[in-house]
Amino acid sequence: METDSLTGRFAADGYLPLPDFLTADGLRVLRQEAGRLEREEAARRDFTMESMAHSPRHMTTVGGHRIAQESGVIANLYRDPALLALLSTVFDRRVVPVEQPVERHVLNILHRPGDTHGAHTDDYPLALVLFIDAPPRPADGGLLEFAPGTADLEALGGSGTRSLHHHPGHAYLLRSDLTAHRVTPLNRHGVRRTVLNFAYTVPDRQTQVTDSASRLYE
Ligand SMILES: O=C(O)CCC(=O)C(=O)O
Ligand SMILES: [Fe+2]
Repeated sequence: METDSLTGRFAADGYLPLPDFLTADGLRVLRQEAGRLEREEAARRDFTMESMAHSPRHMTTVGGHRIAQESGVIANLYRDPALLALLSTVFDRRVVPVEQPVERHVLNILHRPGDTHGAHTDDYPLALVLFIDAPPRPADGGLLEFAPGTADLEALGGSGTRSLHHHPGHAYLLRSDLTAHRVTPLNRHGVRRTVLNFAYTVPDRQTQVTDSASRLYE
């Protein structure tokens, strides 16, 4: 991979698409893990997040503390030294795992019409989002929307907002603490959007700043 140009692009946009991030085998294994976690550990969440401008949450989730206990595969991938090295190169700073177990690696499942992960920013600077399932067409909803260069949730939907569709096996990296973002509602029955969100940080920045993660994942 040409990492120099990736570093510049990520610094400029706060977003970097990583197409074909997972191999076919990798996707198969993660889909199996996600399916098992969904059956055994998942909780339904339907509420508005006061601390994030009352934006909606309609989704099914598994928190990082449960994943740490139940999926060695995901916990090991999260800490993979080659992955941490790649992220450090792209971010141009040393990237380290998040210590807080609930928010460190989470599973987010949108599976009903209207399911959405409403507007927010994250507690930690980097989100690596891995797609396990995605609606086949952009018109099905479940798009990532983000407002480049601003954490102001009001900016979402305004001019400059970017709206992106992703495929299973793809991933993206987001400067998620400084970039307002959301996932648009699913528009029809029979489509699913399942992602793993791996949160990363830099040394000396391990403090959780909002109550969002505990409300969504505990
Ligand atoms: O599902 C996505 O694309 C974004 C997930 C996200 O923003 C989060 O888990 O904080
Ligand atoms: Fe997020």
